[in-house]
Amino acid sequence: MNKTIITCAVTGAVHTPTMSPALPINADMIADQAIAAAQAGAAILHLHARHPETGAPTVDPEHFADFLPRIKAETDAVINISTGGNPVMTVEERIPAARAFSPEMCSLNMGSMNFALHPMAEKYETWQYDWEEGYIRGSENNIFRNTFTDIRMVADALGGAEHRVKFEHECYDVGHLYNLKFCLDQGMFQTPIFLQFVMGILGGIAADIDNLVFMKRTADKLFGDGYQWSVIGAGAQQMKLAAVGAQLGGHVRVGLEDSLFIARGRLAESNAQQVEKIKSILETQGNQIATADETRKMLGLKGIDAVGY
Ligand code: KMH
Ligand code: ZN
Repeated sequence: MNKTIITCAVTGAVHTPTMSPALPINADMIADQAIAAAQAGAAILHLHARHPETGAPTVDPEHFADFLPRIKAETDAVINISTGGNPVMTVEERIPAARAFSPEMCSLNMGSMNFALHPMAEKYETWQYDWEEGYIRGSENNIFRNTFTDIRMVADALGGAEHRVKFEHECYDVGHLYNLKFCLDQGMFQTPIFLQFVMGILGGIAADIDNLVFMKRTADKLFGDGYQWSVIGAGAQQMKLAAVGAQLGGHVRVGLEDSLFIARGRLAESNAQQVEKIKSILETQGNQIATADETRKMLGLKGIDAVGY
């Protein structure tokens, strides 16, 4: 099947409430926007949670429990629970929600890196919440830790017979593809694997078309036809890389986790607005959009009846 899967990453742990009034910062906003994004054409919803009082990223299963059942009741979308959580935590701290709710998919970050957000701080003079400025500036000295031991731990905890989670393997640079190849050869994952090329994070590969082609060529060399791939162009490159990625046979990820904008200098009003825009671009260039059930077949997912929420 040649259809294009749209993932929407609804809130993430990168942006803070000051940066956009549209960023979902509590469970109701996350559920409302996730449901609207699925109605607009997103087959996969990549989800993080936010603290109900401060809008800060949280990995507490209680906060996921506040929106997962509603999303399940109102959409048939595939739920992907992040194990990236928040870049200052260990993997052990980041996976309790995935364990508790056993979703069809989870993200899995394929290498350690400088995941740096601090240049964004220069754009804001005042901040809505006390935690925001320190969180963004502090990333200058942070290592987002995903060692081989960490990767194995997540694979063992979630990928085995108990949870049968399919991973969104987040690869922020070419070396991460080689890390994944090593892990695959060790028998850690089942094919088809689902790669997410994350491009444009400071600390990882830049978001341009040359690099996208290089990532894809490297993946072809390493994984043959045993993989599906998708692309994130973080920030301003979001729509362009998605459009080109789909032309190269990839899937796409949009959402306010990855970019707050709908056009140059214009904040997006919602996640659904970004999904609508990419869907229209893709259909104009001749791509067909995969439904949630088609996505389940393409990626070999365990199915909505096997989730734990
Ligand atoms: N915010 C993305 C660049 C995760 O959730 O595992 C990275 C991400 C990490 O999606
Ligand atoms: Zn994420």
